[in-house]
Amino acid sequence: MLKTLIFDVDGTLADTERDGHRVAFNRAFADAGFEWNWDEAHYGELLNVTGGRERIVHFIQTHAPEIAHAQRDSLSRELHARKTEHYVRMVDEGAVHLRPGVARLLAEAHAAGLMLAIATTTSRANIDALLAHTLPQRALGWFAAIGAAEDAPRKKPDPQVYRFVLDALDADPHDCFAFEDSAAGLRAARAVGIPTIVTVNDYTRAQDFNGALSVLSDLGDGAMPAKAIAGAPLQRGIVDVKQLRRWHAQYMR
Ligand code: XBP
Ligand code: MG
Repeated sequence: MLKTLIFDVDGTLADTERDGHRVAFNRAFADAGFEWNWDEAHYGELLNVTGGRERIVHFIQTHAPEIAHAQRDSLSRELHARKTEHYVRMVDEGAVHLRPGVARLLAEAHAAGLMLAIATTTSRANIDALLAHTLPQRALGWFAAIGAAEDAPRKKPDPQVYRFVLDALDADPHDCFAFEDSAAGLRAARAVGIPTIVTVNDYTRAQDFNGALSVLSDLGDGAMPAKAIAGAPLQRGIVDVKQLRRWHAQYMR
């Protein structure tokens, strides 16, 4: 039986990367006196490295090899901490919005008695800021488990964060649906057997989503129906609890 919905954050709940995380990284670099600037296209490539600190380490290794090996760990930690401060401030100032249908589905699923959870590689401070700024106060308690970077140091596509959430909820993966936007996230959820619905975005739409239950433009909302791209089709242009239960009955027998 469908009992639990587990959401990725970056790219899934909200389009956080291009105008949020990317800008915050660049501000942290500028604060530290580096002339590094990650433009939109380059950032798309850097997203192949999941996790903000890991992304900085990768960039130093490939673009600033003159920085001594011994310094990379502490430098990447300092830059990442500063980046998190910038990102949280930007979210508080309203730079990031929920994707279409997200607030609707969360409220509807909670009202229908489904359990909600989060499984993400992003830092806990980023999640708290996003939820506080984009959802009503009463919604903050809806999430029965939140798995973040601090809970799962091995980043997606490693399934560690999904294992953490399943353990915290004592849930059977077949009773869950995961929502992801990227191939790395899809692989992480599938590695522990959770059927996964993908909502693509500009950075991820060309990725390989083989193994997804359904690949969609977004969750769909009132005047803005979602488009089905691959896999299980949508009945009414939106992902709602009725649609999820129908998919679960059809595909999870
Ligand atoms: C998202 C990420 C995150 C963010 C930055 O991946 O890779 O690292 O880009 O957040 P997913 P931090 O959506 O698959 O979880 O800087 O806090 O790591
Ligand atoms: Mg994501």
